[in-house]
Amino acid sequence: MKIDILTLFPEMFAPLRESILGRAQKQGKLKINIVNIRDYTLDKHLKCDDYPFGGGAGMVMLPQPIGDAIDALDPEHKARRIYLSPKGETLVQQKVFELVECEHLILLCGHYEGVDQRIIDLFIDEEISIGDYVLTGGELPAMVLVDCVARYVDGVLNTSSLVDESFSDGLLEYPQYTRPQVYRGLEVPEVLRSGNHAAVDKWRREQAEIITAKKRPDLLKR
Ligand code: 4GT
Repeated sequence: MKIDILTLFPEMFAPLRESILGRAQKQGKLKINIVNIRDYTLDKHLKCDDYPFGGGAGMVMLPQPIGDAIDALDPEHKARRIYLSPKGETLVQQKVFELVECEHLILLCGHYEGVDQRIIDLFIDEEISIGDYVLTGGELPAMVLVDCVARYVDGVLNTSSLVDESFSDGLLEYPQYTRPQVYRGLEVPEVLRSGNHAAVDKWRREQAEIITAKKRPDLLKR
């Protein structure tokens, strides 16, 4: 999978080079291309934003550099083009499964008051929000989206870690324990050390149901 990320702040994306996503890129399983929108401006002062028509606070990102960047990256409109925005549909696991099927994603990150509406009207397939709160830019939401989609790209994760995780069966995940057997007086549940795999599976399923009913009863109703 190839993901182009368009931003005025390319240095914000350093975290994507770490850990599991960093390894996936080195192994060639995932290509993340951070694109500086400023590289596409035709303005002699490299200006990429301006005052809003109609007045009001803040700056709006100019359409020219963004439109030219998208034309250069995806001339035949084969990519899924996403604008991260609080106005978008809220990201849920179902959408993640849909996006992982795409060969090429383009993620546009707004900053300040966002992008000129004509960019959304002319170039964007879909707006996605990561939740009902406001941020200074779309960069963190883009990283959230990349992280949760990349986990399902073939070879990025050990597939067994995807089987039992939260939401995979509509439930929150069961509790995990590692060594030591007793930590500050709290013991690891006996069944997990019994070696009885059927009993372990049954206990984990029950715990997942108990935790989901207690913390997220709304998930059981869906
Ligand atoms: C929140 C979200 C988002 C922002 C979200 C355009 C300029 C939007 C600033 C940007 N805030 N983007 N994607 N909840 N702020 O997903």
